[in-house]
Amino acid sequence: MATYQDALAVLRRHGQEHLLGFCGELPAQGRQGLLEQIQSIDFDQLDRLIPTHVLSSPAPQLPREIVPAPVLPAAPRDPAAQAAYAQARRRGREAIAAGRVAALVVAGGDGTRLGFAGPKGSLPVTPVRRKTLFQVFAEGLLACRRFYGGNVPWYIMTSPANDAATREFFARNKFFGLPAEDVFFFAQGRMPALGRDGKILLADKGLIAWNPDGHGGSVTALRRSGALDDMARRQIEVISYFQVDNPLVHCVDPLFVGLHLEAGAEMSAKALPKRDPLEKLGNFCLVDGKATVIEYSDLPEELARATRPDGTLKFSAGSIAIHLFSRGFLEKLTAGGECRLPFHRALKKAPCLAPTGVRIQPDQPNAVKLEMFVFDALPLAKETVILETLRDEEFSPVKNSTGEDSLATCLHDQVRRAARWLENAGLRLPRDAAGQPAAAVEISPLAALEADDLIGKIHPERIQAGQELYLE
Ligand code: UD2
Repeated sequence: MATYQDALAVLRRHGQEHLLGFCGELPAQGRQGLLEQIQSIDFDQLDRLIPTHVLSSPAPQLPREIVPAPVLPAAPRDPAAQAAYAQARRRGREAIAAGRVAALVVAGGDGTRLGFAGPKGSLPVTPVRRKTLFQVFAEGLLACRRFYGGNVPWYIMTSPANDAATREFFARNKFFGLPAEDVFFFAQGRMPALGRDGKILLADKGLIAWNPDGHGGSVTALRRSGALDDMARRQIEVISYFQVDNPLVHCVDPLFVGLHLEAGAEMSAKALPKRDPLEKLGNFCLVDGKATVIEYSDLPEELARATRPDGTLKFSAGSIAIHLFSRGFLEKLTAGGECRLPFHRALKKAPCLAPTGVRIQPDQPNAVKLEMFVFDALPLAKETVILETLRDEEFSPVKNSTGEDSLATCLHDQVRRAARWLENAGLRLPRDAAGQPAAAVEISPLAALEADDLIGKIHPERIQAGQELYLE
């Protein structure tokens, strides 16, 4: 058990003794809680990070030569490549049918931009039934059984702050029909928020201001929680990783899985052509021959805007945070118990206590948040596949409360995709003057995982403008 004297000695060595400033005002339990939080901090690691990531904000260390990474096309024209894709799709379906593929969603972010209280996965997002993000993914995984015949266990990364609420949400909704033993929750690690002077911030007298340690924390958290061991027991070979904010994602894509397996890849990624040079997506680059993602904020604007002779963007392949990992790769990364990916700094507004004990509600960023990014594992992989996908098919995240990448744009994109799939299957839909679907249509993943799943299943009737249509 942590004692006050031990904690004080450690804090003095690291110049953080202010953390005990209000300890005398706390009841015994609160005091013990604070001592335990202090004990959980890796102060040596913080001492290394504070000079480089908090007291200064170094320009990102960019390699001398950055070139675009090679990307496989979404739909190749070359017959040999088409045959290879068909073979890969078969191999991917076989792997799913054999129960060798798992899904992993990272849902530990604090969703500050959206301003939604509660785990982001519990946000209702679909146009007709208002299903939540978690339900959409759960149905996608249930549908894998229906369409491919395989069981896909689901690993859900929460944060210490939203873990209990996320578990409770699933329990209340009876796991959306998934067997509870196939859903594995695990919480990511956390890092203290720091003031611009390098001092750890207190959120309250007995509470450190914690942040989740970034989605890169998923790698270590998979190991520590026993999720990787669970995957080994189930003989999982490939883990399909996606973010909680994108209901269009194909949770498990047979083609992508097959291409990854055929290439013997350790980590793979999906890319799409950026909408504009400065779109907030990581950029797929080759650095020393290794596929690497350079985050949008780190790529100099002149490179982001650079074009090829034909006028297209040189660095057009953006990362939408859809990855595949081989289990062996994750085991290798965590062989020493944890995976230390580099930390990145972000400035944020963190409510905290002033040294006087007065509560501060900042209106300007006052804190540094330290996070690891999962894509920093990409250059560590021996082999990598980067596959282009189509924005209309697979990417429309809910990040902001209004404007770009908001619930409004996501609803619109879901309806447009459903309308395209229905028209592909022969249904005629009303369109408005701007050519957009004039009926609210929603297709559950249980009805179709891709457009062709609907062919032959739709009565080719016309539906009226303003009507709602839901398919399950
Ligand atoms: C991320 C990518 C960006 C692009 C974009 C696509 C980074 C740094 N940038 O941008 O390149 O691919 O997504 O949508 O990743 N999360 C956790 N724990 C954490 C932090 C985040 O689980 O500690 C989850 C979060 O719940 C969400 C996802 O990671 O599912 C992305 O987090 P974000 O919204 O902060 O990432 P964003 O939009 O800056």
